[in-house]
Amino acid sequence: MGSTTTHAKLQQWVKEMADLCQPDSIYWCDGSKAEYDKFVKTLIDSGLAIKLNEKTRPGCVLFKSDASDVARVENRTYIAAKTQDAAGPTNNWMDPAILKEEMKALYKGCMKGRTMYVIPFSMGPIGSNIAKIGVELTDSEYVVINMHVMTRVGQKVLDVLGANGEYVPCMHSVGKPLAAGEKDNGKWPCAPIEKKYISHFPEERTIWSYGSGYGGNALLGKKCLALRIASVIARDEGWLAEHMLILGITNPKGEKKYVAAAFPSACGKTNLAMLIPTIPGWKVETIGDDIAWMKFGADGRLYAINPEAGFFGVAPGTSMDSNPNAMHSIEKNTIFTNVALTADKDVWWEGIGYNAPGKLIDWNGNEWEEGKSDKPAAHPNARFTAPANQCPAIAPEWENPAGVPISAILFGGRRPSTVPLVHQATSWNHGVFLGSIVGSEVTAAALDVKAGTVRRDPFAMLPFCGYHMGDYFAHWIKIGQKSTADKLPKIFFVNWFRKTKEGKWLWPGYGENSRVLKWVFERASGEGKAQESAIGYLPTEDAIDTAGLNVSAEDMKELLKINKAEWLTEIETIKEHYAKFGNRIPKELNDELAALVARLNK
Ligand code: OXD
Ligand code: MN
Repeated sequence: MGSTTTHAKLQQWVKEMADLCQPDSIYWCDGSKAEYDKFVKTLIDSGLAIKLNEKTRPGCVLFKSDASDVARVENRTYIAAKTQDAAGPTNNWMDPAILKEEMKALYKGCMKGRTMYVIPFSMGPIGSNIAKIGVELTDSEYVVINMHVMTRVGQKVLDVLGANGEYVPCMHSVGKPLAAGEKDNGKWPCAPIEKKYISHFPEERTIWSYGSGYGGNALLGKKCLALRIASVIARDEGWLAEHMLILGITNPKGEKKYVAAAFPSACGKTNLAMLIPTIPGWKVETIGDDIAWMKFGADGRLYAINPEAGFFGVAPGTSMDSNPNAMHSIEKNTIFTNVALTADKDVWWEGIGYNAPGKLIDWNGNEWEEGKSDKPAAHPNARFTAPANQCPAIAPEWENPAGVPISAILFGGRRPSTVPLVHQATSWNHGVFLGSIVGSEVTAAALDVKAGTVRRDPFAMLPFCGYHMGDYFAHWIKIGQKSTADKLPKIFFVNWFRKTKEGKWLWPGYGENSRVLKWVFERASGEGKAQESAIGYLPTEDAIDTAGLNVSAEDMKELLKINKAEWLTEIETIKEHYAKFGNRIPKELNDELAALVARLNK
């Protein structure tokens, strides 16, 4: 079948790239189920994918990637703006002309022996005024099938694009041309690490990726388009492209509100997005687990869409205890990458909630037995790619092209000390300040840094902001000036990870986080009991619903405690963090910092 277009500029670009990469053929994807099935079969027949047990995992396949190709490669990721200043201190920068020359030399002939696939895709419901169209060119069938799940692909996208619509060109190659008669022979194709490039040209709104077939390096709609390039577009057009989950929460009276939340990687974003509340009568539904695009509606409220159509989630640690809705989402039609394989062709990973059923084949393809190896069976960044509509908690309105109105925005990180379970910003600008200081504490064991050091990841966007982070803060301040406090979302900071001095978790997390969401819901409704503190509004001691919760009143007190000495130390690290951005920190944020210091010293 395939798809067709009358878009001359798109045809011209495809021809130019094909002339450069010299594929054996070109195929325009139509996004159909038949096309997906055909590529899955090709991948199984070629030995790149293993078909899983049709009875226990219908429609599922497993891939093992090359050992060099298991995660995003931040040190090979570039923001090639015209000037280094435009990319800012948190991004790798290269002169775009030099980078293009370097990459063109690699692209030259890189698709020999392969097909170039043209994937027209929509980030967001097709035709939504918040959605954007991209076209990815790739020589990887793995990328094609993943894009089918993660985005909306095919003729319907080209129809919306018409003869001269705007799209983001996304160029991708695994960087492994085949000689005449050569085959992959079941070996994951990619280039060595020093030849991998994940490049963004923000002024041209163009993406060039080379050498990796995996995840955020290769599925260019996700981190590359929906965050790095979209953050630049959002700055220019006056909206927000954020690394945030979106959920809907309904109270026992049937009133529904929507919450967006940003946490650094590995803080349980997918778990929160799919949370099952422990408090009776409350319901949480999922809109998205990773990215939110938010635009003002005519009523002055921010409306969010999830630009993705699937979940690209981390498998290890996902279990019926930590996230039953994710486990149900991956029962069928799921692409697994780098998890372990059981003897009866099912999947297994560390933290799946039960022991390995006998001998396994690990993610490297070797025999593996529980307790007999010091290496994990699944790679710690092993993934599942699953259609969002398979999630039992998916909200019926998750594809509403108008988006959902956001009432609250949460920021958070892993903070064993200092930061209370929840507090609320006193204004939009104070909320932006909270976003700008997001971070997680790292342990000496994990990294070569002093234990207790906070690694700042502002707005959880550190690896994903496509321009100068100081200007990004200023953009958030500006967004707040476009509406009024009653219409803007209320902003909160949460911390599920506070510990006692002895190192014991104070808060049970998971479904119990619904108790915090309940307070957030109430505050966003103008209710909920709060007291002013130096750092913002804190719940009063009786404000968080603890009925049936196994947390002592003493622990609850500790969870909401503000220790002045800890906060004064915190201030010093915030100053160091801000110093990296020099005079690009907006005045409003320096004012917030000064006001916080003054309140602490009062
Ligand atoms: C992701 C990430 O993969 O944030 O979503 O790293
Ligand atoms: Mn993410």
